[in-house]
Amino acid sequence: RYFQEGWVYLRPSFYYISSSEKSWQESRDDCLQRGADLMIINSKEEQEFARQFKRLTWIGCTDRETEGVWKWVDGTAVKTSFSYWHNGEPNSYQSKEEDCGEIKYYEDENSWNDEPCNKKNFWICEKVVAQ
Ligand code: 2F8
Ligand code: CA
Repeated sequence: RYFQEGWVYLRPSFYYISSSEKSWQESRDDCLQRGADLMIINSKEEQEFARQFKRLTWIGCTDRETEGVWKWVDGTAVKTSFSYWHNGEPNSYQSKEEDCGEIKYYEDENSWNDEPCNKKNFWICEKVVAQ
C-alpha cells in the first residue's frame, strides 16, 4: 500500500520526482494527469525533501491570478508566517512577470524564488494519500 512505482512516500503523501524539465503549467498538467498536483510545501520535512535534489524545481505556488498574492494550487494562501522565500524574493524581477514559484538557492534553507512561468524546470508532484 505504501509502495507505488516511481513515487516516494513521505507521510501523508506520495511524491513524483520528474526527470525532465517543463514550463510551470506543463509541469502542473503532468501532475494532474498522474492524479496529483504540483507539490505544496507546508512542513519543514517537505521543504528539506524538495531541497535535497539540488536542482531548479517548480513547486505549486503562483501569483498569476493577482500580482503579489501568492496561492498554492489547492487555493490556500502562501502564509508569510510559513514560507521559505530566499532573501529578497519574491521580487517579480524587472519584468514583473515572475508569477511561478521554484526551489532555487539550494545552499540556503530559504530557497524559494519567483520565476517566469514559461521557464523550463524540473518539478515534483504530490498526491495526498493518508493523514
Ligand atoms: O537576484 C535574484 C534574481 O536572479 C535572477 O534574475 C537575475 C532570477 N531570474 C531568472 O533567473 C530569470 C530572479 O528570479 C531572481 O529574483
Ligand atoms: Ca525572483
